[in-house]
Amino acid sequence: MSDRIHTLSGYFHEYQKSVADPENFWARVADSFHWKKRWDNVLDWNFEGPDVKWFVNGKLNITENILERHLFTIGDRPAIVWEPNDPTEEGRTLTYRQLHAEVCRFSNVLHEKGVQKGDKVIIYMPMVPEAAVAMLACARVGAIHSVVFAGFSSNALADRINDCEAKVVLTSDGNFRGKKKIPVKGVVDEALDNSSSVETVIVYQRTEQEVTMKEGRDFWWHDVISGVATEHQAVETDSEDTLFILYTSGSTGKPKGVVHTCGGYMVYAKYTFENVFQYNPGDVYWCTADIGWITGHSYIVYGPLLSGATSIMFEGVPTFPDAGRFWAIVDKYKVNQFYTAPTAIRALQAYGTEPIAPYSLDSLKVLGSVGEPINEEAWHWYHTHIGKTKCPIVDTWWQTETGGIMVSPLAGITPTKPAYATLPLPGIQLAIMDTEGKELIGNSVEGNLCVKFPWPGMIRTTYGDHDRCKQTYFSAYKGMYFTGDGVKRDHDGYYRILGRVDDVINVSGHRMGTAEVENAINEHPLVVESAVVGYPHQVKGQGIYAYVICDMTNRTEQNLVNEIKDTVTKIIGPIAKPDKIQIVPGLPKTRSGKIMRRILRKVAEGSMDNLGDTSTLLDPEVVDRIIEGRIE
Ligand code: 6R9
Repeated sequence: MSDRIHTLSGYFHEYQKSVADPENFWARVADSFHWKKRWDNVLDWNFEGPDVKWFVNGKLNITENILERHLFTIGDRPAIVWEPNDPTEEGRTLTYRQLHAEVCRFSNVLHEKGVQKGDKVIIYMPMVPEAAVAMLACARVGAIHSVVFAGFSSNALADRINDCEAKVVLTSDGNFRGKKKIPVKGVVDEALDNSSSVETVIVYQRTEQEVTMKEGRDFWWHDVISGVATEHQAVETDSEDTLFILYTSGSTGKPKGVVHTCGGYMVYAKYTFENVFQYNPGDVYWCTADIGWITGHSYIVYGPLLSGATSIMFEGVPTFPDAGRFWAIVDKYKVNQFYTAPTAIRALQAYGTEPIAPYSLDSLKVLGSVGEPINEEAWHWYHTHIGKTKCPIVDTWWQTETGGIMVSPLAGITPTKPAYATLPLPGIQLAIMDTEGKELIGNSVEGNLCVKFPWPGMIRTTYGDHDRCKQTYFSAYKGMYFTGDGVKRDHDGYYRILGRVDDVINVSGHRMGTAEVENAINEHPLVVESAVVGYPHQVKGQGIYAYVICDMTNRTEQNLVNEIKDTVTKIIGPIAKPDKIQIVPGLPKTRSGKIMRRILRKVAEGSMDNLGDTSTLLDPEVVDRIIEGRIE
């Protein structure tokens, strides 16, 4: 852990070095990894392409840096500690030695099934250790994993399978979530009716519910691993070979496949993990995210395991069997670093402090927050009732595209301020831009958040459509990566993220494109047109408010609203289901036919006396009708 920062002056010193000479800075960090062949150049880049390469011509396998690297030093240390949904079921622990064996074994299985370097493997699994084993086995054989959150519908799954032309799907029979047993394999079967690239499906048995297995295509996990060798020689990958594709929402309808590569991602995930959380050998670390999101990739699997950490993996939900579950787990495993989302904090806050009372939470040293802005009230609750005022909170701002944490306090080192992500990590050169494309220099400024210089964990492309990557991230401001977030830099130079400035809404820390939700709503045969906006929601951060024009013949409003909700659940998944659906006679449009979302947003949030200029509207009448029918 030679790259560990220990003091605030150490942070400033490292930050200065990282800006003065980024190549040397990152070369030094990268030197602590095992490379099969060292790189020729540290960095080749331009943001016009964009074309970014880190550790050029370096050869490695990321899993050697997770498994072989730790085998003879900390082989018996728990790598993954799994806590099942049902607390009465026995948990499981995989030590680094056992993880090595399992990953090797499944790598051999993938080989046997014909998976080769560059092939795509979809992972659509519950939160079980095998999901992490699957990711690492893909990485070990040089295949590209694309994890799809198991809450997505068969349509959404099929879109992702087809976009990356996956050869293999790894899944389960079903999934436990709280009291529910959710069918999973059936969803995969439906998705595969609309996909042609998949040759093999491997099914992990979790719920023992009945499933259909297609001869020659579908295999049980326990069958395919039985008798398979637990030794495997990791395949050599290039620094810039794709490690994984992860789909995320943007402002257009179609989710995009964010591409991360082996070398840079590896270096960045480990560096940020150790410094932000101030992880020390032997600590027990728990991130409550799902591996279907980037947070699960970087901070349940890759970052912690590259650091030789013990990473807890929890299958269930925060409120089952009761609202004390998180705290029961913290005490049970003596968790030292706990990393969760503001939406979970707010949801638990609503139960009061009683569910916390039976637990000591003594082991906690660091608390983390990710996914959306944390409001001050939730920050204080977390700090007082969970951290007992002794644990620093790291409010970590980053994105699927950034691969790892970008702006965050270093735990116990950077003085914190509620609701502020504070300062950029070493290597991260931020810029705040105004709408005219001018950089806002100095403190006490507010604008759009950009990054001026590459960092190792950054997005390389959007899969299959490089131009989309360029348009989305590198075109708004010349020579800069545009994050899509608004930001304020206060008088101390501290950063506070203000939320998305594009058509992306953040529901419980999940990114949803408004266009994506509208497309799903429009699938309902009676829907003529729709417009979706976000509005402030007590627990979810933002809720989804949909304005829909419908053909109402033979339908009651309530029926239609329910049907539309079902349609969205079917097309995307329950996370995209609108909280409020208002049937409207028309939408506020400009003369050129553009929907004025600003007005819809204002109505949704209830600030009707502050609608701004409506003079360019084609039919200002419509606004009155919308206000009359507004859903509280
Ligand atoms: C890691 C992750 C990214 C978007 C991002 C921003 C919001 C994430 C935040 C935050 C304020 C934080 N976001 N962390 N906003 N403070 N600490 O969440 O990735 O799912 O791609 O979402 O989430 O708006 O642009 P992803």
